[in-house]
Amino acid sequence: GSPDYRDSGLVFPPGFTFGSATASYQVEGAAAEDGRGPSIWDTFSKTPGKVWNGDTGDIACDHYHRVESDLDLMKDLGLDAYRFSIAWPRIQPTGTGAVNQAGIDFYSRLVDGLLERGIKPVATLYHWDLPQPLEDAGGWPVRATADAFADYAAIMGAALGDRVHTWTTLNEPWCSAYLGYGQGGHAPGRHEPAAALAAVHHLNLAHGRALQALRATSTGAPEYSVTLNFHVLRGLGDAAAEATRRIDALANRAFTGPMLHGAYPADLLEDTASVTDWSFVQDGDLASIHQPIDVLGVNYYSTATVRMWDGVSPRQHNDGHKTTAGGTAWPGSDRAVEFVEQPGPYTAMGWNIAPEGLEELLLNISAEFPDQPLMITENGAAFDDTVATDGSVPDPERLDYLRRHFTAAHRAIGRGVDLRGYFVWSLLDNFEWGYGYAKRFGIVRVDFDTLERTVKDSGLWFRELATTGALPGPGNAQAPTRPEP
Ligand code: GBH
Repeated sequence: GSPDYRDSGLVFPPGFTFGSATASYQVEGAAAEDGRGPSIWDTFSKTPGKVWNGDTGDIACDHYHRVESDLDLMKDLGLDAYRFSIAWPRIQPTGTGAVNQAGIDFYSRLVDGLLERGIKPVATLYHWDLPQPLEDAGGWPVRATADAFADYAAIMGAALGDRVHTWTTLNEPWCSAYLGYGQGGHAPGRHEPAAALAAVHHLNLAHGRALQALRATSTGAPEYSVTLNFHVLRGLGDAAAEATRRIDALANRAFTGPMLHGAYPADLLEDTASVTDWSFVQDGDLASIHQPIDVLGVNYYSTATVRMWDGVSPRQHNDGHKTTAGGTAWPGSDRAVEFVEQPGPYTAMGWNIAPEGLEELLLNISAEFPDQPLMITENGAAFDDTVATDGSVPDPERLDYLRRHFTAAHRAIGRGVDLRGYFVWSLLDNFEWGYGYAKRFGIVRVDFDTLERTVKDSGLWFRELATTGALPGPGNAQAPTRPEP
């Protein structure tokens, strides 16, 4: 029969990396301290109506001030690695020019604190907090932003490239381009389909140029990576295959094409011809983008179901608070694709729970890129947690979600996928973008009044997994064997 993905006892391969992840704007707070400049998320969150409840990242988890105790927490949870992002506006407050030493010092202390505790630092250069002055000059739709990003990458390579274990250029450029400039649910909140596609290209270019800059400046032996949020698609209707092909091109192959194959897919250029002529792609750009990476970061939360819009059925409207991908994320309005509600069960985000989608995704990526080691850089779930009278935080749904997705990953390894590690999103409850503090993804609860941290039951479960290398509970204790290279 089909698996329920609720195995226990399964042993992960030796050296498998168990980690957890956060992002700068979501956890740091201290938004106006030590020389940090404003980012597009400061501007967006302070624009009425953009973020639920008017929440901002001004304080967030106050991680900036609590970094020492948060490091102890990571150690206590048995993390092999910690994935964090660097706030560009802490390093270059205006996005170009002079370096703010206090910003470098903060991340340098973080990296040293991780290394002292035996935790590998996995640093992402860009998790969506673009310096506001760069947006004022045009943002990701303009080429100068990619140039600036390469300079920023060189600064970080020189500052931390002796100690960082893994460099990741971008987190989910799909979100930056389509949610930021097309659908508008993320900062900077623009609704310009052509600009969204220009942003896709300049993010790709920024990735490639940053890899070159990091390699030129890092004096240690870091690994290099990028994190993409792949869409695992189901199609509905007469033109199901057409709908999934179009979204696969826009969402997945628009990034993997140039980054890993060195070309934009022909069907993507055709599908979007009424929106843009792609003249922003200059000679040499594809060679710049097509840089080797050591590991490909994969973020996975759920599947998506799409169908060609027939012009009659109600479009799924996106209010920025219910879903992150709607029909409007597709820029070619002449042949719109709508995202369709899926069968449950759901997390508190309304996203369907589908661990089989993770196994399928890992198998598909590894079939397309057989020599590319993979890392799950995000997987996790929001649920409405409650605190028990004894102060503990029982979160059986999150624990079950994680157990089932780890089981799916284990099955993929057993079927030949070169999966090196798995980062749970997130270490802490945090600022969940357009949803503010209303949605909790942490394996550690944060009380946003007192900022106190409490390890949830899922965090205790994860500690056992990370420290033993096996899914907690009785089982067959069978480690998957990787095929010989
Ligand atoms: C990630 O983005 C981010 O990297 C992270 O910062 C964030 O906190 C975390 O996930 C949780 O949101 O609309 O039903 O089709 C995730 C981005 C993009 C997740 C699209 C789900 C589609 C679900 N996502 N997506 S649906």
